[in-house]
Parts: sequence; structure tokens; C-alpha cells
Amino acid sequence: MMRNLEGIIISGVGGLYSVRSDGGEIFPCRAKGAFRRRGLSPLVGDRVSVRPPEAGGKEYFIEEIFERKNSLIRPPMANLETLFVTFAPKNPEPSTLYLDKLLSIAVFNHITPVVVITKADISEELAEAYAGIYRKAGFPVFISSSENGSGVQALKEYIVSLKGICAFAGASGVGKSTLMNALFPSLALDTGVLSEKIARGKHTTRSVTLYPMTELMEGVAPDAYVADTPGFSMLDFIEFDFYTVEDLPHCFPEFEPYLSACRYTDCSHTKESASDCAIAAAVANGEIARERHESYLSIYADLIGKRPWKKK
Ligand SMILES: Nc1nc2c(ncn2[C@@H]2O[C@H](COP(=O)(O)OP(=O)(O)O)[C@@H](O)[C@H]2O)c(=O)[nH]1
Ligand SMILES: [Mg+2]
Ligand SMILES: [Zn+2]
Repeated sequence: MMRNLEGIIISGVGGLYSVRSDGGEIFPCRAKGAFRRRGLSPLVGDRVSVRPPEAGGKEYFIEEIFERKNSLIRPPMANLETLFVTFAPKNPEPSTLYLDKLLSIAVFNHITPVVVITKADISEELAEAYAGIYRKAGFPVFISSSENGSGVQALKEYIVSLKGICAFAGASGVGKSTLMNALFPSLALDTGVLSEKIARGKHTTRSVTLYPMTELMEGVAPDAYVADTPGFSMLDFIEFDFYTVEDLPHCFPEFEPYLSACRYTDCSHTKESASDCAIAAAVANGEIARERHESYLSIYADLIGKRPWKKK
């Protein structure tokens, strides 16, 4: 009998998965029916154990899914380690609410959020202003332009040091594919408005694919992957339900030091005065960016509306 092999699911469509072994071989696999019965389904990003075919057979089966660090429903993937939250200073105009939703989902799921500002050539000034908001919140921030190449090398150096799976999220048209092509030229992703429209028409748009970074860059960790994901779209966030209202304050890392300093232990940090709420005070004196608190208020309203015992 052959020993099981281990690897990472790098793609999965219609119940057929591709598992990449640590040695870099790709195996087409099916999942055992036992997973379905337990309500568990393998996800791209899962580390799995695979049973090779019996003598005479040819089917590989995913037999075990190893413990996940995290899993996301939209996009469907597991074990995301780093999320690059990408936006341009304009063209398209960023929505800080959308960005803060992405950042908070990352924090909640123990994913390292990294802010990447693209198209800095359009407005250095605006790029710096946005960078200020996110640096104050404590996130790593990179400012880049694929047009003139500025900042791309610094981001590349950061990416080379990564372990595990990373992904780029952000609104369409901000320059994600262009930037990924600058970072990983052999990826050769389609860019521009037309490519988006063509991609949307395809059935494959909901699936996630992982690319081994060892095949894209020199000097990266053997377990480093970059995900090409169609998820994290604005549409995914209309009905915001990624965590509960109790989790919300902890999804804004810069709020943490103030949370125990509010007058009332059940403070919602929404409409309390600065004399009662340490968050409100920190916003008033500029220690917390006002834009971040505005996003907090908006997400709070979304999540409160979700409570079953509250009539809308
Ligand atoms: N001025 C400027 N335009 C850019 C930059 N990066 C991308 N673009 C343009 O922005 C458009 C959208 O880029 P794309 O990479 O397809 O965006 P995606 O939808 O986020 O993948 C394309 O027309 C690019 O040429 C940049 O750094 N500066
Ligand atoms: Mg794109
Ligand atoms: Zn408070």
C-alpha cells in the first residue's frame, strides 16, 4: 500500500481539486463523501492528506483536511495569511467604508492586513493623506505606482519575506492586476476595463486559484502562495455579516487600548460624549482617525440591524 501524500489545494471546480504536494507535483483529487456528510467541504488553501489510487485504480482522494487557521465564505478559501487591501487615491474614488470593512474582516480572521495604495502618480498628495489614516491605525502601508514604478520594489521585498498565502483585494479598476504583473511578471494577468467585463462573463469568476510564489519570484519560502481571487467585491459587502456587533470594536486594532477606559462597560462607542467614551475622546483629539470611526458607526448600524430580536 502506498503512503498518503500531503499538499495544498490550489484550485477546485465542480468537486475536482488540484492538490500541490510539497515537492511541487500536482494531483487531481476528489473529496471523500465523508466530508459532505459532516458538512465540511475542502477549500482552496486547505492543507490536506491525499490517498493515492489503489492498484489498478486512478483516483486520488482527499482523506483529511488539516486544522485551518481561518476560512472565508466570500471568497471561498482557507488559511489566508496576508491580505493586501488595495486602492487608488482616485480613478476610482476610494470608499473608506469598503476599505475598513475589508481590513476589519482580515483582523477578525487573524489575517495580516497590509494597505497598498496604487496609482500614486495620479496624486501623491491624496495618496499620502490616505496613507496617514492607515498608518495611524497601525497597518503597514505601501504607496506605489505601476505607471512610474515607484514603490514597487519595496512591496516586492516585503512579499519575498512572506510565508503562506497572500491575496490582493480591492475594487475593480484600482490596478491590482497591473501591480501583480509588475511584481510577478510571469503571471501575465489580464488588465483593463475590457478584461474585467470578459472575466465577469465567465463561469470561473467565483473560483480562487493559488500560484506557488517559488515559480514567480527568487528567494521566497517554499510554502508561499499568491491567490488570484474574484472575491472581496463591493457586492459581497452589501449585507454585512462577517462577524457580530460584539466583535466589531476588536476588529479596529487602534481602538483596543481605549476600550477599557470608557465610563460604562457596555459603551457602544457610537453616540456617547467624549467625556464618557474614550474612543470618542480619541477621535476628538486626533488620536483615532475620524474616517475610521465613521466606518465603525456605519458597520455598527449594519450589524445591529442583523439582530433577530430587533425589528428593522
Ligand atoms: N495612472 C495609473 N494607472 C494605472 C496604474 N495601475 C493600473 N492603471 C490603470 O488602471 C486600469 C485598471 O487596472 P487593472 O490592473 O486592470 O485593475 P484591477 O481591476 O484592479 O485589476 C488600467 O487601465 C491600468 O492601465 C498606475 O499605477 N497608474
Ligand atoms: Mg484585475
Ligand atoms: Zn466608548
